[in-house]
Amino acid sequence: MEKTKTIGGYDFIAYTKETYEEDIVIQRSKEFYHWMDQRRTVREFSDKPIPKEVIENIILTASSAPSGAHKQPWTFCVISSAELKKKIRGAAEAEEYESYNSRMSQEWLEDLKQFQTDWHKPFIEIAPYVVIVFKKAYDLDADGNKQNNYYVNESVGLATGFLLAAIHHAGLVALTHTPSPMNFLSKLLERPANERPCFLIPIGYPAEETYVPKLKRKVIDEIAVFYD
Ligand code: IYR
Repeated sequence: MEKTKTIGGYDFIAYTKETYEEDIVIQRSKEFYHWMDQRRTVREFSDKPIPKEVIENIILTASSAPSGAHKQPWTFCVISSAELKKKIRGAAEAEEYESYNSRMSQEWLEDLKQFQTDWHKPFIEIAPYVVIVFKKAYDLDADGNKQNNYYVNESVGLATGFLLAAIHHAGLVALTHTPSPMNFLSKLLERPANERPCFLIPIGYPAEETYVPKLKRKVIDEIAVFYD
């Protein structure tokens, strides 16, 4: 039986979490770091299918992220239709063509050289699933009244981080793609006015021979300041 308590008129449940001895905490933190450090953004996908259940599980994982006032202000649109993927690719490439050829600054293009990206986005059609993450600027109740959401960008960023970790854990790969501007996705997917697209994420197995840029990650002193 779940242990419950009423606080201020609201139901709370006892939170029981397994804890470990300090050496195990150290070991687990290290192992998780090394395992997460293996995650890489991949741009070359296999067309090998993935069970829909896997996509459902990674989306449920994403939706377990913390969010402002627990509003879960997100919608994950899951695209597997070849026809729709083709339309999305066409529209994304049209925007990206403009970006690469006139909208992005020289400095930006220079910063991207190490990734060897360009306006071609074949992965949108090749990956078995494309998940598009929408943020909900506000919600609508049953009567159509606006309901506030809070810290929407932060919440959707957290959920998308969880999504990427779940994809990595399943042994799959993803690309966090941000075609810009991305409002064409609202039209193509017929999303309501309270939803705005944030990320386009192809998900699948990596292509048989896949290369990723030889990156270095920042060391601890470059990313953390300790106030002991
Ligand atoms: N949206 C473009 C360009 C791009 C921008 C950044 I910042 C990247 O880290 C990678 C790519 C594209 O997806 O190609």
